[in-house]
Amino acid sequence: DGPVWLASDVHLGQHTTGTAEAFRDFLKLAASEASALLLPGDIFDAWIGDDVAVVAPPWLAQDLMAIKACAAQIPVWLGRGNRDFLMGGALVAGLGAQLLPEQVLVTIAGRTMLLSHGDEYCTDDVAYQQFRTMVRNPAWQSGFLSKSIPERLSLAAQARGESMVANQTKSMEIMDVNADAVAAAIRTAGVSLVVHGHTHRPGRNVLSVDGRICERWVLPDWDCESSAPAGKMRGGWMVIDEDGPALFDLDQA
Ligand code: LP5
Ligand code: MN
Repeated sequence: DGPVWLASDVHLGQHTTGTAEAFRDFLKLAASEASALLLPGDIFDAWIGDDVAVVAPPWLAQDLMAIKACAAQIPVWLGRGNRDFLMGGALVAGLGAQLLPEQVLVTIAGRTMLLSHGDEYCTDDVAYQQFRTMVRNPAWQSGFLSKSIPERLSLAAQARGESMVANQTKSMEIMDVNADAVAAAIRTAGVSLVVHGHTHRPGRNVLSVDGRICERWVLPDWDCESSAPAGKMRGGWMVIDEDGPALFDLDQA
């Protein structure tokens, strides 16, 4: 019982000092205020395999320690996003956390919601869905994981670079969720509430599915680097309690 907190798309990496600091403060607050923490994807900017946690560079060791400290106080659930889809059982076990299934029904204070990262709803983005099918294939994953860590780091950097280039030429509509994909998921799950991240368009959206009023809530992405253009610092989380979902900005905390 008590409020459940959610955050996604923090995108922690080697050069995200400011964001990592904000996320550590958030984890401390969550540990004292939330009854559980759900992190449905893209907490990391790229995850190349759980064996990297063993040889963790200082920045990653620090981020992992903060998650572990939070998980020692409240249940923490980590989900896979499109950048950290290679997170596995070894990582979560080491953190004292649990792995969130890809799409999961969560009931909080009597409300049941369908929770996922959200990239699966972006069906208009054909190039992305092809990439997703490739990298979610177990044979591809074992091939990738059999490469050396330096090789995997370099491939991950290339993939991030190509993704950023590709995103500049895609329209906003293509990179948002597809309404039919969301409606289909709502029908299959039999819910009227969907929560996800990924699109970096935080907010509450109302939609009608077969005449039923439904809500789709989107979690914010984080960027708290001092290098960010003025006014572009952002990040936040969701609190779900008996009043339902609510979004909070980092600067309101
Ligand atoms: O992540 P973001 O916000 O930039 O964009 C996503 C989609 N892109 C991705 C790709 C990830 O960012 C890459 C994560 C790396 C994980 C590391 C481990 C695995 C390494 C894999 C090595 C092959 O998810 C983007 C969507 C956008 O969300 C909005 O929904 O549009 O989709 C794409 O950019 C897909 C591109 O259109 C095509 C694929 C680009 C990657 C090609 C990989 C080539 C690697 C080099 C091999 C020699
Ligand atoms: Mn994402």
